Amino acid sequence: MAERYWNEHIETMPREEMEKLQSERLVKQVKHVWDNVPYYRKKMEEKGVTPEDIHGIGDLSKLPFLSKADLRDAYPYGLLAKPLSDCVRIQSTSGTTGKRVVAFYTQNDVDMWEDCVARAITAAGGTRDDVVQVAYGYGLFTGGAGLHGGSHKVGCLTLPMSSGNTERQIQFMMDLGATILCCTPSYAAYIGETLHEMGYTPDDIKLKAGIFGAEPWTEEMRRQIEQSLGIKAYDIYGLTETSGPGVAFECSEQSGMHINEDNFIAEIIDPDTGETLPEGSKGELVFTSVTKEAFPLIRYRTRDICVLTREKCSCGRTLVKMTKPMGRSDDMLIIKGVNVFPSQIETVLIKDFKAAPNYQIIVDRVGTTDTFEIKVELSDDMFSDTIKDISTLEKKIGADIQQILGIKAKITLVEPKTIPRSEGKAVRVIDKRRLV
Ligand code: DLL
Repeated sequence: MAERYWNEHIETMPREEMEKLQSERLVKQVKHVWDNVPYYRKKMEEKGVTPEDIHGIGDLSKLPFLSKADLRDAYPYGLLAKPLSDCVRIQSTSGTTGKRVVAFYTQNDVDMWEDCVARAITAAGGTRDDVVQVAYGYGLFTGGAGLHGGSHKVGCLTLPMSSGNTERQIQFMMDLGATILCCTPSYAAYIGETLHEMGYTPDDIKLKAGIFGAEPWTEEMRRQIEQSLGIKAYDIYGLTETSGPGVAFECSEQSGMHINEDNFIAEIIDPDTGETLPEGSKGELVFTSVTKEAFPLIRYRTRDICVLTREKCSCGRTLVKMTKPMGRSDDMLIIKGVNVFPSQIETVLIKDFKAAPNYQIIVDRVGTTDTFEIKVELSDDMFSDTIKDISTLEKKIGADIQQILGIKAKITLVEPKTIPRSEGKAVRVIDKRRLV
């Protein structure tokens, strides 16, 4: 089948033309943030750069980086570049409290975002004749809203299922003839497993493709999902800060994701020095969103580690490709699709339970499901008038952790001095999932 594009002009634009477009948009965007966001102006002044110094993408590295810490600093309105009355939507990062990022959208921002997702759906073979089952979570998380909006834009019949209630998902999938499934890869695997447990085979459903992202997944997992659901599985990448899913998407070649670089200029930097690295180098992905109005990001450090390539793609798209993220340069874990920072766990253990900072977070994957255990060394300080025995203490810690993170962890209290000490940096996280 011939490759389909949502926006052929942009998706197959010659390199020089794209760079010209990016340059024009960058100049405009830098002026926009300078004029409207005091936080940005201050950062630029500190670096000794003004909008007059920016003539095009060649000047990108003159601009200061923006990090998650800046976003927290400026929470909630400090990076807003449009009056609130021009904004029509708020979305937020998945599952963390205290560390949430709140992103704002004007109607144009929503349109741009949905346009990016429409490109992804089209690249996965989607047309107005398709029935798209959106089983990403709806709500503040961008997964549900993003795929939903993109599906509408393409004109697909959209099934806004949200995640969960797996048997009902399968029932609807069969009754309504869903042809494209959108959810996290781990949920897709679970749906596949459940389908078989219910006694069905891929021949009983009409699915032909899946659009999966929001968390790391391996090629092995892709093959497993493709087999269990009888589909072709496409990767999709994005982050709340830059709008949500659709910053990059896979095409029929299934070897890396095309970045919608008319909207998001990508750079790779050395995470330690901040130096821009040449094409083909592995490093931290940095995005500048050149078309967003309400919440523009200039040189935002994603912390995702990957490689960019401009090798010719068999699909005909000229958009630069990123590899699957190979890890993160900070300590964020994604467990069961939820962003977890070890620091949040440490806060609960030390602040609320008076534990010594001797704990280990152990993440593994059994089949296609993440397991999450926290081992904590016992100390006498951890007991109180109301908490007198180990099992009550484990339950109480478990409940508090679940409240903070939104997901359950198995809490195991261990004997003092049994968790290895380190003379350098402590190893707090043992991630046994082989995701890269
Ligand atoms: O996960 C947006 C999204 C929704 C993407 C649905 C794709 C599909 P956040 O919750 O802000 O946004 O988390 C963003 O998730 O920095 C990556 O570390 C990770 N991530 C997102 N997509 C992928 C992917 C959404 N395809 C963080 N592969 C990002 C690996 C991914 N990691």
